Amino acid sequence: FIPEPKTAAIVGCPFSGGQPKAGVDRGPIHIIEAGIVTQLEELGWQVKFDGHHQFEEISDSLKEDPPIGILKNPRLVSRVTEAVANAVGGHAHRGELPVTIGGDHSLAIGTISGTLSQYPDACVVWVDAHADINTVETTDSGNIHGMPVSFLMGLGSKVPEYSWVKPALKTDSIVYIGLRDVDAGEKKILRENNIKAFSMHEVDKYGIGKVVEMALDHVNPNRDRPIHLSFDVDALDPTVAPSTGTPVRGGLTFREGHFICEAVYETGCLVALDLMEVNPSLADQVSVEQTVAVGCSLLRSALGETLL
Ligand code: 6HN
Ligand code: MN
Ligand code: MN
Ligand code: MN
Repeated sequence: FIPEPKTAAIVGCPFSGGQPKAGVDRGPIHIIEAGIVTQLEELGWQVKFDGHHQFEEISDSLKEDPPIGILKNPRLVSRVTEAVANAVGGHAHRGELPVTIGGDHSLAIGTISGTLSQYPDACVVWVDAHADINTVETTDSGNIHGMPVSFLMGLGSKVPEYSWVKPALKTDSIVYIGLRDVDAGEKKILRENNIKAFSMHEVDKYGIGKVVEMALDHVNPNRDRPIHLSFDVDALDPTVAPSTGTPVRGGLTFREGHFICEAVYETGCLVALDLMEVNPSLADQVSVEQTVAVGCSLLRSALGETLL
């Protein structure tokens, strides 16, 4: 799907409004400072990076942003993700592969909207400890990073502020890998909508190779649909990626996480990539460096780095 010379466009999104912990907005800054641009160039990509997106204009223009129901920062998240949708859609339109670096996972409202605007038939591989599919009705936290998938599918009651989001993601066009902290309301949504999910239980039972094969068979049986890979770093075990806002024990090993990225790249169908929820202000210096390094290496694996 990506024309030669293959070009990756880095969409740096220093944004934390979808959740309450400060610092996740510095994730993309650390990933860039760690040298991701050069690393991807060494893999043969032409890499476009013209600085991180600046969302100050948006936050400054919002004098106040009171909760809607219990949703926190609802207008800010809407406007930022709309800007991200336009950026990602624009890069995809120019035949570039957008690599969005978060920032919190509410950004996926934008990245996946952008992808679907150019590739309406795209499917999503969502790698996460969480399902991020709470609706306005089911969310307990009001944190929008726990809700992007329901917005993209048009589940739950509509928030007028989000009328720009097209419910373009079909329930059979997403597959989850790595789940282990799913809220009761989310379990009900997954069940009632027959949404395919491979939790850590299935990873243990079948092994990551089989799980990825089954996951791709579900959303992309002929390996001909464009793939958007949205990787929340908290899918990895906290011993592997400690610097993240909602760590959950019992996660993917270093290799399991990388295997998913390698296998998606091998399909030749990858058209967009997200790396979300790296928070360099959580945990000690060594853990931060470890998490940033693993973030970079996941991105490299998804963009073609091989072991041999
Ligand atoms: N993430 N299910 C919880 C909530 O607040 O809705 C946690 C969400 C975590 C979101 O890690 O991207
Ligand atoms: Mn850009
Ligand atoms: Mn997430
Ligand atoms: Mn998560």
